[in-house]
Amino acid sequence: MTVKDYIKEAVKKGTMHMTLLDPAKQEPEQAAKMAAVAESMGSDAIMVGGSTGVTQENLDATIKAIKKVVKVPVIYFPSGAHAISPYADAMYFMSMLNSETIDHVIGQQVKGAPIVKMIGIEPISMGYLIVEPGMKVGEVGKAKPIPRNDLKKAVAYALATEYMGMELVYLEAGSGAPEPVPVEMIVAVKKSVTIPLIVGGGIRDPQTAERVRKAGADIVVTGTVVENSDLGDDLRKLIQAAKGTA
Ligand code: 1GP
Repeated sequence: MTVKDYIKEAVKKGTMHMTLLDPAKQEPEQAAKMAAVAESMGSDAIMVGGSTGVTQENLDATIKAIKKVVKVPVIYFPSGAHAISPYADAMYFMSMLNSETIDHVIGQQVKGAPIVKMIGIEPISMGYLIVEPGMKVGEVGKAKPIPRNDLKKAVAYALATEYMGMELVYLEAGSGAPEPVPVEMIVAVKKSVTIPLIVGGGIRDPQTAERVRKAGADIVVTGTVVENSDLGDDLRKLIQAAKGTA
């Protein structure tokens, strides 16, 4: 089964949780340990990526180490075409649609596409939408973040994502955001599109994860909280709250 089909099937049954690990933030063995624990607690996929500091070397080493210990898909979450790993099960082939530079909308994608073809990794098309505050990824991607109260703009971007044929839409507040994407925005976007909705950035506790799920996220992504956790019961509660399996 392709990873795309795995996601499509899983979101029909309920909300998914995905664990994001940044290869620049820890050694591959530590990333593998975190991935294995997250999988054992119910996380449905491991995303690997980061806004700065991702190299071909740390990316390959991290993905290889994770692949040794988990069964769930390992999905590369790229910040550009400078590193693409053949060891991942799939990658998001994504466009930051509200970047103000064409490089993040289509330039890096044109650079990366022949590499994707050559190494044979599964591309999963995704529209990536930066919501205020946007944090580092918004800065690096030169995004004009969607204002937190501008539901119409968020809906318009999400509809454009779907109408352009993309398979997934991601509302991103930015890693470490003080507040996640507003609940009202998640509700409005979910009502408007039929493609799976991913929400991430600033989700750190079970209550917030539950709110995001109930608002309509099909996939809840957490990164920082996993990296900072002791991999104990707090993490289990967060993953269960994201999935509604508590
Ligand atoms: C960032 O949405 C992800 O791309 C995860 O954000 O690190 O805040 O969980 P956090």
